Amino acid sequence: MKYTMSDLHGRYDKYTIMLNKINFTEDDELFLLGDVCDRGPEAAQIYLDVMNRDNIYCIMGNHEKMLLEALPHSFGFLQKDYGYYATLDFEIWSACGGGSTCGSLIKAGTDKIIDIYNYILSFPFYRVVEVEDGRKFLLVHAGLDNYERTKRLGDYLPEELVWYGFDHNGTYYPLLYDRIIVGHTPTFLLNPQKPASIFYGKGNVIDIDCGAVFEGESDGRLACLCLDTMEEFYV
Ligand SMILES: [Mn+2]
Repeated sequence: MKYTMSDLHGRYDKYTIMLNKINFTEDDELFLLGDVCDRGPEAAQIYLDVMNRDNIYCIMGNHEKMLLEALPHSFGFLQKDYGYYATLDFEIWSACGGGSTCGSLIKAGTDKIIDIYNYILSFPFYRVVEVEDGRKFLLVHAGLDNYERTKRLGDYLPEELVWYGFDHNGTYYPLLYDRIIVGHTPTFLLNPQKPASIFYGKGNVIDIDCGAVFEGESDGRLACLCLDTMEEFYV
């Protein structure tokens, strides 16, 4: 079976509970739609777990993009020993929850920091996944801003895929993909339903970010969608 989750935001606890809940095995595949890091406490632990498996794949989110741009501020050896220069003020990343990611990286240790950094550098900005019955899914973190019917996926700017919003009730590339699956926008912002649930737009968009890191008033939770059966799981 092929599964998707999004916006884990350091919630290693919910991630492991979910893997058990769906009985995830080596025969399955899992696609994480970005924003594994920031806000929650254990981002490094999730990346290390994913790196140790060959059937879990990550897509770039805006928080991974910020991490890549800001982390050389926090860990000078990234610049000194590896030539990675910071291009984003640490304060900007910190305001978006980067501090907790730094904490989890320090716990993981220096050798792991460079491994994780290089691993995140390899994340693609989108993926196309096909299931056995032939349905095709386009997986992307935030959406397809400045969408044009004839625009190639490779021609979108990174910002158009990981940051900016788009119409969740729109229809995108209907001849190519059955569904566009996104995270990034917690579904409680699109639909006031509680607890937060997977959002099905009027077109072909599905938003699976149910706000795993936003508990309390928003009643957020981690969602997992099985692409073969469209079954929903929540933690
Ligand atoms: Mn995001």
